[in-house]
Amino acid sequence: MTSPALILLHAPSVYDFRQETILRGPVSDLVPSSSIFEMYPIGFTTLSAYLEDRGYTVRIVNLAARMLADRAFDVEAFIASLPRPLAFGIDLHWLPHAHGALAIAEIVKRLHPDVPLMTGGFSSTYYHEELIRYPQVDLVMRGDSTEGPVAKLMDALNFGLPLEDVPNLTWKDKAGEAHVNPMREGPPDLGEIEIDYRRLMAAAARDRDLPSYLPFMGWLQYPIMPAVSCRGCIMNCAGCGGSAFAFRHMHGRRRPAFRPPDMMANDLRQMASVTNGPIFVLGDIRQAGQEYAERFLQAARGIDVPVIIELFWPAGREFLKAVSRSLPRFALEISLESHDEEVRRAFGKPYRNEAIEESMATALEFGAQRLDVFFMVGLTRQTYQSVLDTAPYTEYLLERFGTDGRLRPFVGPMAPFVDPGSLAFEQPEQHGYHIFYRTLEEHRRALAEPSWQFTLNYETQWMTRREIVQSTYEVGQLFNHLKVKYGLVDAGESARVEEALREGSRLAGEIEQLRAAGDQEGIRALGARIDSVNGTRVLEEKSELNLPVNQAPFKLLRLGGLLVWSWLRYRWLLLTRRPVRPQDANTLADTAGTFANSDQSI
Ligand code: B12
Ligand code: SF4
Repeated sequence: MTSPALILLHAPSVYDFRQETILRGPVSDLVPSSSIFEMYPIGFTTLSAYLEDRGYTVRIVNLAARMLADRAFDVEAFIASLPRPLAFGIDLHWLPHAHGALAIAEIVKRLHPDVPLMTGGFSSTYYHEELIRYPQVDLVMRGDSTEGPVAKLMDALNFGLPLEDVPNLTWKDKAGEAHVNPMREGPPDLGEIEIDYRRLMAAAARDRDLPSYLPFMGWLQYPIMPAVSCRGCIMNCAGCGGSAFAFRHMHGRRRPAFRPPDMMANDLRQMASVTNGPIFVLGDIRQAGQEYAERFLQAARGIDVPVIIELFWPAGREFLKAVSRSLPRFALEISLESHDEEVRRAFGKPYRNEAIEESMATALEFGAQRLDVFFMVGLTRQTYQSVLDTAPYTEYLLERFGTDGRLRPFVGPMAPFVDPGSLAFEQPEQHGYHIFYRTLEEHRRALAEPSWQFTLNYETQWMTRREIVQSTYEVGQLFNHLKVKYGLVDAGESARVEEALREGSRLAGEIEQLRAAGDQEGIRALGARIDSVNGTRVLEEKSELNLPVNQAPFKLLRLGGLLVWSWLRYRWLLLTRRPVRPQDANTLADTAGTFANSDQSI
């Protein structure tokens, strides 16, 4: 095993969730991870490939997944046993990691006091000035595209160059004073990065540590892989911290950066070469225009695994026909948000039901394997009754399209947070929101609240937090009934979900009262009941999100060949690639203190 230059750690949402009594609620029902949010950012993949091509070995450790898989997993002993790298990196990308990421950072700093500790990701970018004041954080890397800046940082740490010259970096000097380096605009397209999960598989073999590389629990059984079409978005959904508005203000990005269509098709082929699992193309491929979509579909022709395509707005017949020709096993994801056109418009999606239903009908006609339709709770103009009215509309959709089970409806709350940087967070009154927590520290504490009702950082003019929570459970019941009626879940499963929803709703009410009375003991006494519902989805088991794969998850022969090839490539890189000291390093090194060559202590 080689000593890594950078160790990237992914923390659980709350540390240590195994000891805490928290009704976490259905906050992660619409994504593959559990409510611990054990999935690490795709950026870990692109960062490690970029750095390794420049001679810096990177190791990834998904601590959250390790803790979930093994309740006895000793985090401190594991961190203590890690070799000394040039730096540790922790993603504080999603704000729901505010508690866990800072706790893990504290442990790392305590056990490896002289190794610089960096955080990065969207939430780190938004909160960089607050974050750098925590004693355990030395460096905050800002921006949506940090491959280049992190490589510069590694050079600075390796050769003793000044940190002033590392773009996007917020850092502390030895006197503890914070510095905010200028931000470099992210690249205009995604042609320079590599999205090749086979390299992660090879790294897992190299580090002999497969469990630490797993993206989420259950991935080996259902190896879904995301393909990245862009960084940024052209849409402006009110609660989204990845909207055009948020990207402009947080990352200084004026337009999305798109993955060149041929490269993206190649990414898909590489993924399909080793797994039979589905590929999820992130971002509507029509965002960059019709020509882009056509070029991608042309280049991706014949990929034989299920490919999930997102629709941000209704699609025409020609487009759907082209998708079906190119990707015979395609599936669609559509986030309608609400059945009510006014609510949907206020969220930022101004299209009519009729238009999207037309797209659904056409997609099914052209052989879509699945049509996943998502609704959300906690939106502008959405009342309690409007949440419940999602169910009859869903029944109408199931009546119209659902006889063969390809249409799958899902509902979940906008939770736990309205994203910082989103329109709703930045201009709450205009969108009818009241925001309870604004700072990072407030969010960190909110995550340790005993019920997700009090973790929610918002209420709306139309619903209190209690109503958001209770309407979520109630609409969950209605969806559960529909699913059993239309044969999407079996009766046994449905009964189990029904009971869990009832119990979740009761517990939320009981915790609210105990919390108001300051009765911590009373809350702790609910521990066993809370544990019994924490693992249950509002509507179904996680597996209901899964597309039918009907084959072994991996193409084992090719995977074996790949691992051998990757190992040889890795040895070759080690022999041939060495980090190169930048040309102007001598001059630069004289001008300031550095981690490596000075007595600067952090
Ligand atoms: C794809 C996506 C997902 C995928 C995740 C894929 C993945 N593994 O990364 C899925 C669907 C699973 C998902 C889930 C969630 N998501 Co999401 N997601 C997105 C989306 C649409 C695109 C993200 C993207 O393109 N990333 C690519 C680039 C930008 O990021 P990246 O390559 O991963 O990372 C780069 C930088 O961010 C940075 N970086 C990131 N981490 C680190 C760490 C270090 C140390 C360093 C140096 C740098 C660094 O450098 C990387 C390389 O350049 C955005 C919306 C948008 N338009 O951006 C929302 C978004 C990121 N998600 C968001 C949220 C809230 C979530 C959930 C919490 C939702 C929920 N309640 O379930 C979960 C969390 C899941 C988990 N961790 O377990 C919010 C985050 C807001 C915030 N500040 O918290 C966003 C902005 C919008 C939204 N509401 O959906 N998501
Ligand atoms: S929620 Fe809206 S703004 Fe955010 S990534 Fe999706 S389409 Fe774009």
